[in-house]
Amino acid sequence: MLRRLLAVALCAAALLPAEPVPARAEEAVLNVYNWSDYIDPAAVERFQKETGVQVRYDVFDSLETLEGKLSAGHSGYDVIVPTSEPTFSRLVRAGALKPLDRAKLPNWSNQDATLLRQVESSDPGNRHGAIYLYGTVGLGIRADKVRELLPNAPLDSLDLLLKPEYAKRLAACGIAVMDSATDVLPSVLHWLGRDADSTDGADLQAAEKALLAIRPHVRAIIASGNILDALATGEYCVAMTYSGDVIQAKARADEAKQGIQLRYVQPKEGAQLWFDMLAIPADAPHPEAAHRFINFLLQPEVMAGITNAVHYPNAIPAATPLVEEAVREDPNVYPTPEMLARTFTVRALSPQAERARSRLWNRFKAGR
Ligand code: N2P
Repeated sequence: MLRRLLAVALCAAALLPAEPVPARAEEAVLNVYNWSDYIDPAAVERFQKETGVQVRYDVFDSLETLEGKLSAGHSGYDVIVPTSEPTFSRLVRAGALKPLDRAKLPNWSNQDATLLRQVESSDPGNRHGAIYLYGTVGLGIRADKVRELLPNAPLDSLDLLLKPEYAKRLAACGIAVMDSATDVLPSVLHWLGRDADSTDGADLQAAEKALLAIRPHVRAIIASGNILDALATGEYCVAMTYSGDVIQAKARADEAKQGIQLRYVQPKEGAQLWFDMLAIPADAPHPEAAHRFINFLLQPEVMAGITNAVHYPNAIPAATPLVEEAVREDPNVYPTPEMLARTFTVRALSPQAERARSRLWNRFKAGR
């Protein structure tokens, strides 16, 4: 926790502009609400230097937290980073986002047209969001430890977490699951061979049964940001979380040279693929600065720096050659076409269905 606070403080200090260039009064500040461990601090610094806009940067680490903050209204944020489904599409439909002014986004066309078409199902005409980064949901594992405890188990499957006989063997070594019904339940349903978007009572019951069966063996159900930190120090042998978070943890562990061997597993039975969007709340106090920031991020060299820092792929093809070779060629960062073919995407559900899922999730957390 202390390390986290320190990191946030250092980050905040680094974000203060050295020599602010004068800006128009209404543009002097920008309030950004992004996922934790999800930007290159140098990018924010450069934006501040180039524009004179002072960035106030807050972080969240689950969609539930983001939605909670936004549903209260008047969040005060200018740029937010909701996942295309379910959060961004819900915000679009609720009229909670400002349509982007493309005239203020000359770098818009740097985005991959195919990926833009893919997220259009969440936002007809791509009117409210640019693609920031994308990734999958899977497992971070300490392959050597898992091998030791389960010599014959497949290392590339959600079985490691969801088969009670495996989870039981791995329990002593530590199992964690990110605390997000929204981002965990679809994978559980998919693993069960059911529709990841199912709202059917029998399907949800099956998912609950599967989760309760492993519950005694799960040490922690915690925010994704905490999982990243703990994976890096070897606290868990198996953790369900976002792809790039595992790869960031691996980079930290490799650097620390304590013999912690981390690996990201994109589950062979199919992984949830998601896209995070850059969007402007309808009541954003600084929409002008928000457009400048989004346009700034859509530059190939800026995006390449972000991908290098956080190990998630971006949607700017011209950025790819600028990304470090080791990152660019890691199929867990930039999935191969075969890996992409083994992914699935989710859709937003009715508020009633979301409530049923969150009740299920609370029972899983409580273990009953
Ligand atoms: C960053 C996690 C972002 C991915 N730490 C979730 N969409």
